[in-house]
Amino acid sequence: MRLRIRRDRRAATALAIGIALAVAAPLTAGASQPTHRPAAADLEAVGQYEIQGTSAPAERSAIAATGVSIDEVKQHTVVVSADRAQARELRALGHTLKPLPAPSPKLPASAAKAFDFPPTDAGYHNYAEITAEIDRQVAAHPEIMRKQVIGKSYEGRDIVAVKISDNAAADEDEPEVLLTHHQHAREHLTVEMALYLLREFGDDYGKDSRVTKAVKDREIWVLPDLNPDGGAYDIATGSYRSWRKNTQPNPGSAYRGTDMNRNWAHRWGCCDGSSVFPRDNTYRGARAESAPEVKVVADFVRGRVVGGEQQITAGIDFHTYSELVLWPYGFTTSDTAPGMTQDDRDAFAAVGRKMAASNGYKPMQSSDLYVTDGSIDDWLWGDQKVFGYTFEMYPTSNRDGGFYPPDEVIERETSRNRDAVLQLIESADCMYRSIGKEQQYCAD
Ligand code: 0X9
Ligand code: CA
Ligand code: CA
Ligand code: CA
Ligand code: ZN
Repeated sequence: MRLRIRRDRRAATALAIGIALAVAAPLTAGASQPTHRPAAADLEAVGQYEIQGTSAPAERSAIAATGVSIDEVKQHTVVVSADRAQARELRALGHTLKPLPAPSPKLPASAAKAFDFPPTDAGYHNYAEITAEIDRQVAAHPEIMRKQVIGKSYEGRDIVAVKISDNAAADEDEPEVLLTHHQHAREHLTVEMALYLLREFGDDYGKDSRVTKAVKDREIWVLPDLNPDGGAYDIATGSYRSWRKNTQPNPGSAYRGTDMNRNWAHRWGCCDGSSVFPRDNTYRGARAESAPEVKVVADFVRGRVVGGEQQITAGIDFHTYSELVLWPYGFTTSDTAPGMTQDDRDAFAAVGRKMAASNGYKPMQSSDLYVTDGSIDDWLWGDQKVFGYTFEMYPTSNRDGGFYPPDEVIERETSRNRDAVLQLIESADCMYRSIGKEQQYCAD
């Protein structure tokens, strides 16, 4: 029912735009394809806006349901990324939108170097540099690191998993931990988080007792770059594009890209927590796992089922920004749901809160922010029974750079998560220890 109402509203907006632009747009009630063709000028005119006077999760979910991404949540305001048509739509819904400054152009466009960060942000790694850094770390620590190309992106770039464990070449019977990075193109700091972890585990193995134990007793999978095409596209012109999705084309639409974090196969598209419109920032794709990158990673995770048992027990999916530790479900605001018992939920919250106490982020169930469907952590738990968290890294606000904090903060903001990551790795043999139920759930 909600969906129907929403479609009708979108159809009405489409009609208005259609008339304004004298574009013939067939209106088919209930059609699952978008019914409007946006003006070319709107194609890339995505900017951030602050919306005043919102507070309740339901209000935020209603805003998210217009297909914009919600980038910041404060007590009485939210910040969204919206294109011009969406900004009009939100204003028509009665919201007041204040445009926020775009990421500052750090260069004259003429000096831009294709597919690289601006010189002032040279500390960030582009795709070629990511690959080189991974290869360098693996070559320096061959006994504890193995690189595996698990598949290709839409444009044919490698999607890489680095396994960190003693006897890395063998599949030992140890709890496995999944660390995924960069589903969203503009969230470049998450790749730096992965490279920090490779460096840290490489350098501190045999020196730091916690790191040494983690490497010995666990198998840690670091997937540094789930969306290499989107990342390259975001920096391709030398000035940041605020791109979020992957870059695969959408048949019948001028708009590219699927929001990978709405494309996972648990309750995909169930709950108005994603968009059916290819133009939107939260477009869920034509079907679950229609994004090749999502399929590659989901297949990899399914491949970790050995002897009928999923070896991966816990994970973190890194995003920016807002400084949050989030746990599922995102598709419902209920604490518990089919497949999520009170004990499951309590263990999620106990470990999540402890990690948040260490990095200073705010812990909460992801739907307390806004409802999402098809997110990775819903799938990891709902489908694979993996304790999957989402971290939203630095900063908390557009003022501190939003999606593009200066490279000077990389070291501080990645090392900030060192302890939290180690905590999760240490908890991964029995997440229920956090609620004193080790006996009940983890006996032998
Ligand atoms: O909306 C998202 O995908 C994540 N926020 S972001 O600003 N990085 O886009 C948050 C996802 C939270 N929901 C779940 N984890 N289910
Ligand atoms: Ca700099
Ligand atoms: Ca091992
Ligand atoms: Ca194993
Ligand atoms: Zn994100």
